[in-house]
Amino acid sequence: MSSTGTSIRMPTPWLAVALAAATVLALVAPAGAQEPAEPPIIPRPVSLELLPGEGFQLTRTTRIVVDVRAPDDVVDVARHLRDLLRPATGFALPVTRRSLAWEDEHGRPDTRHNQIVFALDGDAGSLGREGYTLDSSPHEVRIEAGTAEGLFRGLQTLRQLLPPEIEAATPQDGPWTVPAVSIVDYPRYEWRGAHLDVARHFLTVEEVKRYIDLLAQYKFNRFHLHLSDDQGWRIEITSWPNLTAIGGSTEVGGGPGGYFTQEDYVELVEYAAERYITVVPEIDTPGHTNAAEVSYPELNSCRPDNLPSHRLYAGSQWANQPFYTGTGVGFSSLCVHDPVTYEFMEDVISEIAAITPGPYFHIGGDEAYQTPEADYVMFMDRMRDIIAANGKTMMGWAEVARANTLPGSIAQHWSTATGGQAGGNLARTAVAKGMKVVMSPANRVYMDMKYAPGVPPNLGLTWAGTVSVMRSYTWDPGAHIDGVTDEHVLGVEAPLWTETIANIDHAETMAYPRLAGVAEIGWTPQADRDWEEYRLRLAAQGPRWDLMGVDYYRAPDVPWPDGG
Ligand code: TNX
Repeated sequence: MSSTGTSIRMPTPWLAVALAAATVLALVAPAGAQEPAEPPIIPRPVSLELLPGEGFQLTRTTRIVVDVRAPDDVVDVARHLRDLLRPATGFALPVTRRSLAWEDEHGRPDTRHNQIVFALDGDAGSLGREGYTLDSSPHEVRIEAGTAEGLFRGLQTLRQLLPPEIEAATPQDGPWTVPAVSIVDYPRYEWRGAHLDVARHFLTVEEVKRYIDLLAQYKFNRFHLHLSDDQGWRIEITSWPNLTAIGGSTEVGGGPGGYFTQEDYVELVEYAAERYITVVPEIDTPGHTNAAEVSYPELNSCRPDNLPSHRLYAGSQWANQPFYTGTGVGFSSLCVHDPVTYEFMEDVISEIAAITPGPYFHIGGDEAYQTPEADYVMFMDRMRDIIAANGKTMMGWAEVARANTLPGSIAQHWSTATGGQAGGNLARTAVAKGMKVVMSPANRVYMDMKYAPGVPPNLGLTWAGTVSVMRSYTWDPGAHIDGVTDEHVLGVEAPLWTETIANIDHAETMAYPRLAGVAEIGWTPQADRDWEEYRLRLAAQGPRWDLMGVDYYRAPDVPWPDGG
């Protein structure tokens, strides 16, 4: 490795130093607008040194180089970069195997130029599984890491070092300049997640893939899929086919709904895995279960006439409706004293676990207001055992900490409480039980909260207040709840609930630009995060999103290059 782990930052605006590379100007705002003091990468790297002199030029003859003995996953990372860079550049960018070790020893200046190198380096292991170094000079860009995963994270940095036009789907003029830099980078947290509710409104495989693509760009590594709720059941369970045939047939507002076959789900899991993102499936229990209840009357033995919860408790207008398509919460429950409930849950958990390579299973557990305390604990203790028997780590919303959970299982804090407020008690209980905590405070990172009163007009909720871009960025997961520090915090996750969100365009408007900030919260050291500096880097993402067709919200607290 050619870099050390010391953090060096340029004290002066980097453009002053790098004017030689005129195209570098394209990385930032046009003249007159405020410019970031460094290449506008999100999440901000741990250490970035801007080197004097010219950068690297990507040209028609650039090659992407891996070692002759590079394992398949490294070759895949190289091909991923090639496929990302081809549309806008129109260059072939062949992936080429060479003996990097031999070249390191003997030097081959004639061939060692105009190349992007992906190299595994044992020493880089000290940067952790996702750490990497990136060094660029006129003759090459070299990304090194201890794992292919680290190389993939480094690839995303290289992508952002190129001009925004690199994101175009059709050939652009270039030139394609990478400034001369030396970067050493690794994440603060091991869990940097995004959640998507496909139950309230269904999103298609293609829409979900697009959401995953955007996550990969910002180095997210967990994707939490909320697969069941009162309004819809979205994952095929072969032993209980009505779950999708009936429970999957509608959604909030009465639209057609939809569901993932197991094949679709596997496709999504693989798509995410190719981007080093682990899918976390959620089946929400023992509340939020109305779609299961309408699918199978035998799950309703604890209610009059075996009726699903919505017909009894969701309000009189639902008493004769076949489905629940409203947005209220907290009225449904599984019948926790009926053995069939456990047959059902064993089948559901084992079928999903079998097609989920990641180690986690999210059992929900939130807002189970119809389930008395003792019943809740009894039910969750059984879920704990079923999930463990299927080889998975249990995760749940913070309420699961009420049960006798296993150390090492995961509680997701979603309350709006801060400091010593009572709303943090469940997170503190989780810590006392040896659980890890994922931070998703609703008044900071719920992507379904409106940005401001009435904004955007037809999307979003306000029960946790409104969440501006600044508000979603300016908090510290390790100092948010008294007694829950970085020792216990696994990371951060941004949920996107879809009561008001019917398609991927709506999802993008609510998630961007805020989700980029959540990525940075999860990756960048707290001491290196500053809103005034961040908003300039964030503004520089605008032209990229424009070219990618991302329907981001042009928040007024961000100085977008074209004035917003
Ligand atoms: C609360 S947060 C819920 C969801 C809703 C969301 C809307 C949580 C664990 N439960 O059921 O969709 O608020 O913002």
